[in-house]
Amino acid sequence: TNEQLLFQRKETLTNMCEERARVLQDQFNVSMNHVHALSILVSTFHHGKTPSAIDQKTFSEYTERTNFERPLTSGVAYALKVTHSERERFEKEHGWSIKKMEIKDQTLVAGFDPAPVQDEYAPVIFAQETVSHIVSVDMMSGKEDRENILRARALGKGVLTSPFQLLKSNHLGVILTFAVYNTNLPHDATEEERLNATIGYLGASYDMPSLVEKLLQQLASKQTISVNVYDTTNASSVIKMYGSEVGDMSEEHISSLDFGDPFRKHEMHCRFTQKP
Ligand code: WA2
Repeated sequence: TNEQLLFQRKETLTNMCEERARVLQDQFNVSMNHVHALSILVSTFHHGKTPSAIDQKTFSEYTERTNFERPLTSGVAYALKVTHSERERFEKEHGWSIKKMEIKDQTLVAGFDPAPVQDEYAPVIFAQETVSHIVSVDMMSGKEDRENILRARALGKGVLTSPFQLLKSNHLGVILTFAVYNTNLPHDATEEERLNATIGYLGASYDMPSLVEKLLQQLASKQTISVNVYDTTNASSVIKMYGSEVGDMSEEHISSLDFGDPFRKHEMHCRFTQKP
């Protein structure tokens, strides 16, 4: 009967949506674990050795060769914690000044101007080739990056920004940040202990549209359903991260997504592209 057909249709939508949500979530989780491991690599071979065993060239080669381990990421980078009193010595040592992020034509760009005086900075010292434009930029001069850095070091866990337009990209993306500490902190360390032990921040950028697209292409019947991904952290201002919001509006399935940061909520909304 017609009723049975509609029931089956609904069930198909549910299964297809749940499968896509699971694949996306798993891929995200896998890459998050590798970004975490990269933060431990920097801690061990850059901060843990004198002289350091990592420079920009080593970092760029290593991250390029291990890119396959971080599906969905468009690049990784490492920024140092530099206080204002350390700034002069830091800039002399590196031979460049700490730059600020700027808004030009309503988009965030890596500026050429020195960062204005602040209590502290987070200049990028190592970057994967794909995000080499952020080397020397103070990541604390961007609102989303700054909030992520503060939350990452206070928590000692991987944290995510809400979606925003990434530097040199016309797509929406999110940043994942892990703090790097100068000691192996216990799991129950206080926020203050974490702040005092912070020496840097390892971050990865996720270009949502191109990466979700690539992922969905790998699954069959892309034409059958339309997929949208949202950041629903703030129920009154949901942000679309991916999708076109087309299809059969009469029916929708919502799958929840867990990207590993309990502070952020994400959902996948699926529809059939055509009416029955
Ligand atoms: N990485 C790449 N593109 C960006 C960006 C970013 N942040 N912010 C805006 N566009 C080094 O959390 C530390 C990377 C920030 C890490």
